Amino acid sequence: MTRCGTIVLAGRPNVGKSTLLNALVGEHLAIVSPKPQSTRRPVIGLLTRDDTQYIFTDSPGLLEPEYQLHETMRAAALRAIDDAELIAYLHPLGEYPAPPLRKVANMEREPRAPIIMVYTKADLVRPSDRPTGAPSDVFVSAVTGEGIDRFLAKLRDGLEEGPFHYDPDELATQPLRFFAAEFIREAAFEQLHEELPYSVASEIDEFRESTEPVYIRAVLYVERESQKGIVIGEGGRTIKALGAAARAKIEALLGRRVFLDLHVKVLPKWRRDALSLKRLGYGGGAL
Ligand SMILES: Nc1nc2c(ncn2[C@@H]2O[C@H](COP(=O)(O)OP(=O)(O)O)[C@@H](O)[C@H]2O)c(=O)[nH]1
Ligand SMILES: [Mg+2]
Repeated sequence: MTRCGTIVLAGRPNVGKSTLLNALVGEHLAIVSPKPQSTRRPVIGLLTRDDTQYIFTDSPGLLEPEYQLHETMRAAALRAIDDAELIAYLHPLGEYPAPPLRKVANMEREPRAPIIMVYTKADLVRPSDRPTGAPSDVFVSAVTGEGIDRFLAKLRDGLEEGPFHYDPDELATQPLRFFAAEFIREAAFEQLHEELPYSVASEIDEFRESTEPVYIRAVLYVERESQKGIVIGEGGRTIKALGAAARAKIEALLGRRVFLDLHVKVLPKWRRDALSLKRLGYGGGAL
C-alpha cells in the first residue's frame, strides 16, 4: 500500500523553508532570498519516492503583520498549517532551542496536526557546538543534504496509507504563470536594494506557450513614481538586468526559450489596499 499526504513547512521568516522545499523536490520552485519575507503565497512541491508521495507546502514566514499584505501572508501561512496532515516546524540550529510554534504563530490553540521539529542550516553550526536536541528533533542542511533522508523517513511514518494524488513524475501543481510571476519577484529581490523589493509585485498579462520562444508579457508593479524610476534605472539598465535574470529562471523551469516583455507600472500603495492585493493574487488561498 502506498502513502500520501500533505506536509507544511512552517516557521519564522528566513529560517530556510523555501530552500528546503527546493532541496526536497530537486527543482527551484520557491523563491529564496537572504532578505526575509520573500515568500508571499504558498508554493506546493511534490516528491514521490518509492511507496510514498509527499505533498509539501512552503508557507510565508510567521510574523507580526505591519500592513495588509502581511495579514494576507499570515492568513495564508495559518491556513496552510491548518490544512496539513503533518507540520514541519523549521528553526535554525544556530538559534537552538526553538520557541513553541504556537507562540511563534500566535495561535489561539495547538494546531491539529502533529509537529515535527526540524532544525535547519545545520551546516552553519560546527559539530562541537551542536546541541544534543530531543531524540525526535531532525537536523537538516539544504546545502549539504544532511538529515534530508531522516526527515523523509520520519514524515513517511506520519503519513496515512492511501493512493497517490499526483502522477509520480510531477513536481509542481501550480500553473507556470504563477512561477513566472514569482521568478520576476525573485529577480527583484536580487537586483533591487533595501526596502524596494517589498514594494514590488508582479502580474502576468499574457502567457503564450504556442509560440517559439514562449511569449510572456508581465508587469512589475511598484507603489510610487520615484520607485518606478529606480526600477527602470539609468537608460533602462536596471529593468533590463532584472528582466534577463527573471527570464533565465523561467527558462530553467520551462526548459524552453522565453521572450519576457516586462513593463513597470505604479499601483499606489498596493500593499495596503485590499482590492489591489486581491487582484495580485494575495487575497485568496493557494493557486
Ligand atoms: N548555510 C545555509 N543557508 C541556508 C540554508 N537554508 C537556507 N539558507 C539561506 O537562508 C536564507 C533564507 O532562506 P529561505 O529559504 O528564503 O528562507 P524562508 O524565508 O524561510 O523561506 C537564504 O539566504 C538561504 O540561502 C542551509 O541549509 N544552509
Ligand atoms: Mg520563503
